[in-house]
Amino acid sequence: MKKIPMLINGEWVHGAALVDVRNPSTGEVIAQISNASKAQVDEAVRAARVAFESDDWRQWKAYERGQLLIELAHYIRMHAEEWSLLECRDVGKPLSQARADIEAAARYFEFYGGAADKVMGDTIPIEDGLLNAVVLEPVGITVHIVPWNYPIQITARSVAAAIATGNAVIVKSAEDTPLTTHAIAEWLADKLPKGIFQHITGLGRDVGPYLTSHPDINHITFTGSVPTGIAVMKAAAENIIPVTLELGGKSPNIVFADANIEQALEGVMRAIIQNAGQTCSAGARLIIEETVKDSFVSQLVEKFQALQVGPGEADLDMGPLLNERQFTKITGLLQQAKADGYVITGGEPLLIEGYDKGYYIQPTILDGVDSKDPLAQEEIFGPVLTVLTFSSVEEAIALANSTDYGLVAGVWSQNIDTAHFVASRVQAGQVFINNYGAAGGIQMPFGGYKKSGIGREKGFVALRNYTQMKNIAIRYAPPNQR
Ligand code: TXE
Repeated sequence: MKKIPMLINGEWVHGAALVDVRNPSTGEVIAQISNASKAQVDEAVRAARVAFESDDWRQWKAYERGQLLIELAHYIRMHAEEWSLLECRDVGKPLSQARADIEAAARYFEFYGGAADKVMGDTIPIEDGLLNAVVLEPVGITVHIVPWNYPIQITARSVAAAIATGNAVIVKSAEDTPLTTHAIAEWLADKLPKGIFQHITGLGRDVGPYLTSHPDINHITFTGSVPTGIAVMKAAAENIIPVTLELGGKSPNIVFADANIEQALEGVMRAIIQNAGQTCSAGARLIIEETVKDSFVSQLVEKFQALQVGPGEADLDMGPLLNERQFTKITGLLQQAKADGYVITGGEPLLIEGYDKGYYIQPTILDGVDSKDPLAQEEIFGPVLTVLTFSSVEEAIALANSTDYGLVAGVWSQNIDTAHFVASRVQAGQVFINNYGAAGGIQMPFGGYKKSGIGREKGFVALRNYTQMKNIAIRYAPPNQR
C-alpha cells in the first residue's frame, strides 16, 4: 500500500497513525496518509519561520518566484494525463472533469507566476521633501486548508498566489484526497528553499486545530463547511490573524420565461451534476418562472433520466459521492424527501455492476419544497436540485436571496433589462447571465456574500490576501538645508 509522506522542513516524513484513502468509484483503499502529530505541525511552522526569514528566500527575485510557478504549470501539462488519473481515482470524478481540474491548476500556477513581479505598491503625494511609499510585503507563514472536492484546483489557487508574493506556505490537504497535493509537493520539494512549501496530512478535526491555532502563523485560507469555517475563524481571532474563507452555497439558477430554454436546461443541469453536485458553486436551486415551470421541469426530468452514472474512469456524466459519510447523509435526506413526496426524479442509491462498494446515487430533482425548508436552505452537496417557482421579478430576487449563503447565481433571460436588474439585486459574489461558471474563470474574483465566506480568491485581487501593506515616509532635504 502506497504510504503518502508529508513534506516537513525539506524531509519526507510519516506520522505515527495512518489513515486510509479510498477511491470513491470502487471503495478500494488506494493509499494511506499520516495523521500529523502536534509536534510535526509545530516543526513545520518553525521551519517555515526560519525559511521565511532567511536571506536565501529574501534574495529570490519576484520574477524568479514567478518563473518557478510557470515551470510547474508546464510540468503539470506535460503530466496531465497521469495527474488527471490521480485526481479521478482520489475524488471519483469523471476523467474529463479531472482533466479540466488539472488544466485549471496549471492555469493558476501560470497566472500567478506571471503576476509575481507585477504586485506593486504606490506613492502618495504629501509635500515637497517628503516621499511617501506604500510597499506590499508578504504576510509571512500562510496556512492553506484544502477540501476534498477540487483538491488540485483549490491547492493551486491559493498556494500559487501565496508563493508569487513571497510567503512560506503550509498546505493541509483533505484526508480523503491528498494525492495531487503530494504530486505538487514532490515537484516543489527540491526547487524551493526547505520550509517554503510544506505539505501536512491528517484528519481535519485533529490536525486542523494544531495548525489554525498556532501562534506563529500569519494567515489562513480555508475552503470547507460553515461550521468548520467558524472554528477556523475563532482560532484565527485568538492570534488576530486574517482569514480568507470560502464556505460553499445554495446557489440559485433563476430562469425567466423569455430565456433561451435549450441553453437554460443544459446550464441548469450541468450546474448541479458537475462533480456529482459536490461543488461549492453548484447550482442547487432552480428558481423558475411559473408560466414555463411545467414544461421546463418535465424536460429537465428527461435530461436527468438520460444521465449516465458510473466510475470516474469510465468518464460518464456523473461519478460517485466522495465517501460513506456523504453517501449516508445524502441518501438519508433523500429518503425523507421521498416520504414527503418531493422527489420527482431520482432519489435512490445506485448499484453499478462491478462497483458495488462505490458511493453512487441517482441525479435527483425535488419539487414542492417550501423555500424555508432545509432542503431549500442548506447545502446538500450532492446531485440534488430543488425547484422553486416565482411569478414576478421581485419574487425571484427574494427567493434567490432567501438563504444564508451568497456565493454564485445564474440568471437566464434574453431581456437585457431583466437580466441586469436581477444581477444588480442578487446577493452573490459572482453572477452569471446566460451561462453558469464562465468556463472556470480563474481570472475572475471569487468568493461569497453572507455566510459563503470572507474575502475573494482567484484573479489579481487574491494576491492582496498574501501581502501586507507598509507605509514608508522618507524626508529629504535640498543641499542648503542639510
Ligand atoms: O467539511 P469540513 P467536510 C461542505 C459540504 C459538505 C460539508 C461537510 O456541504 O457536505 O461541508 O464536509 C478540514 N480545523 N463542504 O466534513 O469539515 C478537513 O480536513 C481546520 C463545502 O469535509 O469543512 C478538510 O480538509 N481544518 C466545501 C476541510 O477542512 C479542518 C468543500 C473541509 O472540511 C477542521 C468541502 C478543523 N477543525 C465541504 N475540521 C466547499 N466550500 O466547496 C476539518 N478540517
